[in-house]
Amino acid sequence: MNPTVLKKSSNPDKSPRQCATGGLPARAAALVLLLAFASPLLFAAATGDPLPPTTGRLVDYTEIQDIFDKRCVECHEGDAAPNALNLIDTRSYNLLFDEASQEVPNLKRVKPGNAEQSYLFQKINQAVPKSGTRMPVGFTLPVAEQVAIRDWINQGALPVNRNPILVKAPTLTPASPRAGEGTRFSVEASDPNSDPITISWDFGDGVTATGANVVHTYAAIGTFNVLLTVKDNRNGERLEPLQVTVIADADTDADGIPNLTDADDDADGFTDGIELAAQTDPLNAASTPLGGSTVTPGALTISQFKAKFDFKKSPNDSLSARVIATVPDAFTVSGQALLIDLGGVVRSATFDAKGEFANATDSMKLKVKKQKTGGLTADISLKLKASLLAESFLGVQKASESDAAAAALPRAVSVFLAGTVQTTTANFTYKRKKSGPGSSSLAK
Ligand SMILES: [Ca+2]
Ligand SMILES: [Ca+2]
Ligand SMILES: [Ca+2]
Ligand SMILES: [Ca+2]
Repeated sequence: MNPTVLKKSSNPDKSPRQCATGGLPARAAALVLLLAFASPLLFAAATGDPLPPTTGRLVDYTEIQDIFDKRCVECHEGDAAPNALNLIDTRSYNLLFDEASQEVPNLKRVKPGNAEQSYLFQKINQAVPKSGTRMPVGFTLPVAEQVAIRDWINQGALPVNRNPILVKAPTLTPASPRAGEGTRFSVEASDPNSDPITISWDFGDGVTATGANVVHTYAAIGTFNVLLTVKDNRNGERLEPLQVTVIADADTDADGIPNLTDADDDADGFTDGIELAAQTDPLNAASTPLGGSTVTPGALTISQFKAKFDFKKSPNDSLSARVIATVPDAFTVSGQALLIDLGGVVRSATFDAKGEFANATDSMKLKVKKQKTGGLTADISLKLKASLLAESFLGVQKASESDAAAAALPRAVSVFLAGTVQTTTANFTYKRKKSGPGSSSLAK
């Protein structure tokens, strides 16, 4: 029986294709065998057709499969494919990648990263391969296709690239930001091939950023078309458009200072921070920590203030301060409850008989002093440690130290103690160290 079959060819030469069922026809095999014995050097020195150097273009396996579909599968298809090499798209990859050749078992069909030592490449590139005839039978693969196969192997012979996917849809916090308000953009994405990914955002106002978790501040109100792009390192990408509506800031107490920068939005005497800590409504003057009574705060003295913000490593911020408030004559430290708002860093404490308070991150001391002019003052020293002080204090997000430098804005410091409220507004300056964490200190 004839060991070859004829099939209609899809190749450009339009000539019928010979599908070899094994290696070389017996006579040619015998000749090669003879040559091998006669001249082992000649046999071993087989080289392929010269090809242009790689351009560095990434070749995806879809391109390789297209070549197989066009050139190879008419013979290499099904269980009876030559050398059991079935090149249809659902089978080909696993039969090639790091798989020993049947004809030359000490060679891999595809040795990832090394086309020269891959039998597949030798078979399409060498006029006289180590076994059998050059493939495809009776047809030299165009140079561009040889280059594609070579480069694909040398690039690691990766399977078909799949585009990155979103594990969680992108979120905005707050969802409808105010102009001038930092908005956090977050997304979770991954790559089905486990390729490394990069995540980037185009905020639609001419500003871009990279990272899964970024903060952006819109300067103006309006609707912005945001484009989230997740890319892998193989030209795969996932695009996700979203729209952000930036709204105007309200001015609840109509004092001309928008809520974003107003320490006490409803002008009831209690800062927003103290109201949130006391669980009253910072946008309603009839809701206060004194049962609805509004107050006119007294003056507070800050005698020392130092904050350190670490923008580089895992957040590790600290703040120390000493403030002096006036308290009623009957004031005693034992059991005294304090709410303090240090420019947005809000803490509560209840002091023991020694005037001390401590928990895992904070320690405070409260001393009562008599004034020469009569009356008492409460001298409060605080040492705070926290993972994210900068966000609260500077009103900026951890991601943006440059914003912190710009945020040397006046901040309200307020104390709610023994039924009294005392507030001051202080200017803080931000200093950046040459290396290490940034720091902020009270301006003199
Ligand atoms: Ca991928
Ligand atoms: Ca206001
Ligand atoms: Ca208030
Ligand atoms: Ca209120």
